[in-house]
Amino acid sequence: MSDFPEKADAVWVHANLATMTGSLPYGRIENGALAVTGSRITWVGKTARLPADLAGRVGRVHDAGRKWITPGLIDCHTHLVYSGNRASEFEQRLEGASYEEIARRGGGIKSTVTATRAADENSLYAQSRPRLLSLLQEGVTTVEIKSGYGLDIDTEMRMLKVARRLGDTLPVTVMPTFLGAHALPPEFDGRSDDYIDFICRDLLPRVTDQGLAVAVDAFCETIGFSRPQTERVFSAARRRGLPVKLHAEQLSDMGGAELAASFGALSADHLEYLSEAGVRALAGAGTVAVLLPGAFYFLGETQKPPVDRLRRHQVPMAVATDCNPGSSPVGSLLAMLNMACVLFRLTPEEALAGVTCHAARALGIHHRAGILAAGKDADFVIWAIEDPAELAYSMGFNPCRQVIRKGRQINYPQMVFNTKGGTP
Ligand code: DI6
Ligand code: FE
Repeated sequence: MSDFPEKADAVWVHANLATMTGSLPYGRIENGALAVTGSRITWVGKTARLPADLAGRVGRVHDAGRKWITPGLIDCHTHLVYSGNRASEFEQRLEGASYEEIARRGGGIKSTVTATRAADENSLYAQSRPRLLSLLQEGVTTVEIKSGYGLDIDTEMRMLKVARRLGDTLPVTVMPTFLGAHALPPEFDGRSDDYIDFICRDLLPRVTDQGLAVAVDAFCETIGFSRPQTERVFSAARRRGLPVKLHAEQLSDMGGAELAASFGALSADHLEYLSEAGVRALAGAGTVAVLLPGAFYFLGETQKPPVDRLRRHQVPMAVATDCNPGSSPVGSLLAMLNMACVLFRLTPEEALAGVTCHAARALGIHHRAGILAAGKDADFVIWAIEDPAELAYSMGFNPCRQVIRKGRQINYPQMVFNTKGGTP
């Protein structure tokens, strides 16, 4: 075939491809093939369309035996770098205390801030690495990681350095996000506007001067920051040329989605209390709605994000773990596919789009990730399933059989038992 590259490093044949692009469900290509050269996909099509002289043109031919291949999964919202855990708050909530009450009493995010400030870089790395490995074993090849448990210069930078080190030592692309406006640190008690000044004048410039973050997030909420305060953080991000995203409408409607949309945000996340006006604003701005069923479930929330409205207004919906110690202690993105379907009524196809093509858009990397197509990064996963709906259908049976990241095959079971760390 004329469009097949002259040379390729490897080709996978007899695969069922969920390309997540094109008009068919899942962008499916049955009995498909996919060629890789270096770190890129260079050809996608039917096995029957491969050139007759294939053997002479590719380094290795792998028979996928009709397994399914999807794009590498993308977890576009996590807080997985932190120290300690909050199991005792879980117990308090089971006895009737609410997440907000615990936060107002000085627990919640602040208790993780105390633990994270006390942890050195190696300890933070050692605690965060197994959490990331849990995600990777299920086919995650790109993960977003937020700061926000430091809230001072040293600890915010340390968290972001640990995020970078995780990406340098494990086969995953890490997208670090600065979340200085996550909670009010105790030294600024009663002076939240002063803390916003500190973020805009000191913290954000320090983080961005060192290239430690590629986006800026905030928590716009009664127990977080007001809309005008969020707006100031966004303006500072804009001055520094960084895209923004927002924890919006998680516990109440603060009009955060409208604010995020007015800044052309990459995403607005949570959205249980999103209004119709908020949906329209997201649609108009092309901002992705990131749904976090783990936090909805873990907090016993009953108000669901307005999925029907988002669908009607064609707002792309992503799905993520929100992996964090307080509201979503979750290390499985596949479990989130199931919960997005059962709790929020996404279709299995929408859920898979939520962790591939739409998650890529939520991170601003859709030009290179999230679909199987020539020219994209060779990040993909081979699954022992007969239909892609199975990825959302069950929980806890990991059907991931092989991960290819930037064209290289990864063997996860070996990594888990390799306690020395570093690249497998
Ligand atoms: N919303 C959340 O669900 C997480 N952060 C946020 O702004 C929770 C973080 C935590 O409780 O530690
Ligand atoms: Fe979050």
